[in-house]
Amino acid sequence: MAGRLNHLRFDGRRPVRIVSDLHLWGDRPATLARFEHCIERARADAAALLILGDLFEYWVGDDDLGSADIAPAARALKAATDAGLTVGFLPGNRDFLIGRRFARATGVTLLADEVALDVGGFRAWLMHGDTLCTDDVGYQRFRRITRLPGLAWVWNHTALAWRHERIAAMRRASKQRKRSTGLQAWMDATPPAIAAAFATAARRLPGCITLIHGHTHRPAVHDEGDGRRRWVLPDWEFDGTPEPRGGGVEITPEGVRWFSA
Ligand SMILES: [Mn+2]
Repeated sequence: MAGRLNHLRFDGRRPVRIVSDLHLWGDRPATLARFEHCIERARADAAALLILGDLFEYWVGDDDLGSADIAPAARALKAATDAGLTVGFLPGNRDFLIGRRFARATGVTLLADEVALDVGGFRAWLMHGDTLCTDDVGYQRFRRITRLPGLAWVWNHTALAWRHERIAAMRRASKQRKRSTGLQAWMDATPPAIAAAFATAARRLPGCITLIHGHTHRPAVHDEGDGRRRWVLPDWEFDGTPEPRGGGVEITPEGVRWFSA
């Protein structure tokens, strides 16, 4: 994560919008359309749009920018950054391999795993949220292995077609798993991990009592004691669901509020 921004400061004259877990993919055109609309809106009236991970359902590699799963969103981001909007991307568990080539092609700023945000004096600590789900032991092991330095290099140097096959297989297995288990308690953020995140935030960003993350797909604002608040962002789904969902939060010098997609 060397060279990635871990501190963002805005003057607060315009809001900063934060989204996560869009899970964009070629078979989700309605979700993409909503995201494009969200980008347009941010371009008109926001200082920045920050994406806290899982922008894409999967990341095959930075050499896959032309694929139908990626290209439309990449084009929309490029148009927005060309027009002067700041767009930041913090890695999710599905697309943490997004790298410099994507950043160059889209004008998006790559962010670190945890980011200190200051909007006109209001402070918040940002993360994807997967590291908070410490009861998901299998995933945490998977995360440690896949984040080993060098492994990304190896993956990125295999044939693109082979990576596409691997991703398709993973996607099938994941769909199967989701059908059989649903949303489980052990997939949520745990109290010790939340406490540790607030402690880090207070140390690195004095006065910060606000934590914002996604990943769990359980949108809510939690009172964590001593005035501390934890905002959990919604995932986005507008394709083939009876209950469409999306949106995120907006930060101003006054604080945090929800916005809908
Ligand atoms: Mn996630």
